[in-house]
Amino acid sequence: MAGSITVVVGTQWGDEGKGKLVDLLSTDAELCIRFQGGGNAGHTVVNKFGTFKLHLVPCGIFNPDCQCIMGTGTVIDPQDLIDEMQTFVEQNVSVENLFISDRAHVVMPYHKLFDRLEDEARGAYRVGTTGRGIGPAYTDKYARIGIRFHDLLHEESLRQKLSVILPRHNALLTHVYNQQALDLEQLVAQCIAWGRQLKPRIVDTVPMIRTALQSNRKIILEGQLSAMKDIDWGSYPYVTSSSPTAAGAAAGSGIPPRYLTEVIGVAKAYSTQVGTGPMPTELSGDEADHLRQLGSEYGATTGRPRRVGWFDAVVTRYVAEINGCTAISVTKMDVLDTMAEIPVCVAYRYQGELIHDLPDPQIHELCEPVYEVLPGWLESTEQARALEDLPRNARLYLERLAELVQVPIHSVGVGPDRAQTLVL
Ligand code: 2SA
Ligand code: GDP
Ligand code: MG
Repeated sequence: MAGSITVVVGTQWGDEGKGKLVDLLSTDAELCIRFQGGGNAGHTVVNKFGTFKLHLVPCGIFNPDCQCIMGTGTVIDPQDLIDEMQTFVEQNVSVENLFISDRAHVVMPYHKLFDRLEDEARGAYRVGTTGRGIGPAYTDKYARIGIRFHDLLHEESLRQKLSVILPRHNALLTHVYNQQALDLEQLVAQCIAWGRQLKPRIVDTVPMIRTALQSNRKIILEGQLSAMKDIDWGSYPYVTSSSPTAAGAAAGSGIPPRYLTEVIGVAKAYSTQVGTGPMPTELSGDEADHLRQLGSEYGATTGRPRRVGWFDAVVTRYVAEINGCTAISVTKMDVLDTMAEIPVCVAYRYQGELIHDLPDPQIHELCEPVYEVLPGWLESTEQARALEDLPRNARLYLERLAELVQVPIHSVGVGPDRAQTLVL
């Protein structure tokens, strides 16, 4: 009964260019659903409407015929969403088709406070979170004391819930973190105001998804970050608090797993990471600065400089396997245009032994990369619009990545614009 349902996931540590691919794939989609995470994400889209950094809104929003859903698995700060919607209106992009699952969780003001305070308190184990309240919001969700979007529409029951939840959070805020307590009535008033503003968009997504499945049309499920930041499969504890994998896509969107038809893993032609965690191919000094500058590698949400390094085939092969990727989309090939030689990590060395599978993060931290050095192409690829337009060494580089990751290539990015994607 279902048409094509494509999951887009990251295959490194996030920021591979998922937003750009979701924008492109959504041009003829019926539905685009964000299935996890929240305002920590920064998905950059460059198309005929301008340049956008989407934090909450799904990247299908540029297609007026595509309905966009903030899925049940997401956590959303309502004020940030309202502000983000306004930026679209200002750039003449309609947000009429934007919906929020009534089961999605609300990032409350105390979650943002806790995010900062708790990450600082972790000392040497600091995760380097974005401070957007993600971890504390999911903590409350799983502790079964979360506030859902449905709650924003029901003042009395919301007040009852918060009158139980808030004293517990206030005790932590005042006694452990020496902060001011939050006021119950102010919080209720704020929540009800958000509810009033967002009411037409807060929906039960089950009938919407049923209709889309029955229509036999294209559905895109948009993931953020990557399995390397997944709560189960990532470099724990240096992870986010949700499941950015294809398995998480089913749970967080409400699409039954047996209907997923394609899983495209997005892989940057080199590596980047923000936040703490092992990264064996990480560069330092001038070499790092040079690659960071070439790729404009700064956080799309926080502006933090991203850590940069060479492509790590051990990581991407592992992530592709965990997700069951049917293909990979290799992005930012153009960033390597001026490199005479390009090292690719094909395995690790740990205590004299060669390792091909991803080890535990504590061992991963101590792994040395084993490089194969591939020749660069020393030519601009930005104007290429088909695989045949790419220089021979660029094609050989792509072939080698596909061989190492053991997944065929779906598309290749040669620039940030929607038009700069070569679909194979
Ligand atoms: P959090 O805030 O609790 O999810 O942080 C936990 C870890 O997840 C990492 N993380 C990210 N990694 C890459 N990109 C992200 N989005 C922004 C971007 C990041 C930015 O698109 O550039 O602007 O800094 C993102 N969000 C979370 C985070 O670094 C922690 O390692
Ligand atoms: P996401 O979180 O996976 O959506 O990725 P981000 O938007 O955080 O980071 C990717 C960055 O690379 C953005 O600035 C994109 O505009 C840019 N980008 C995406 N694909 C390409 C590409 O093929 N070439 C170049 N030069 N930039 C790209
Ligand atoms: Mg990003």
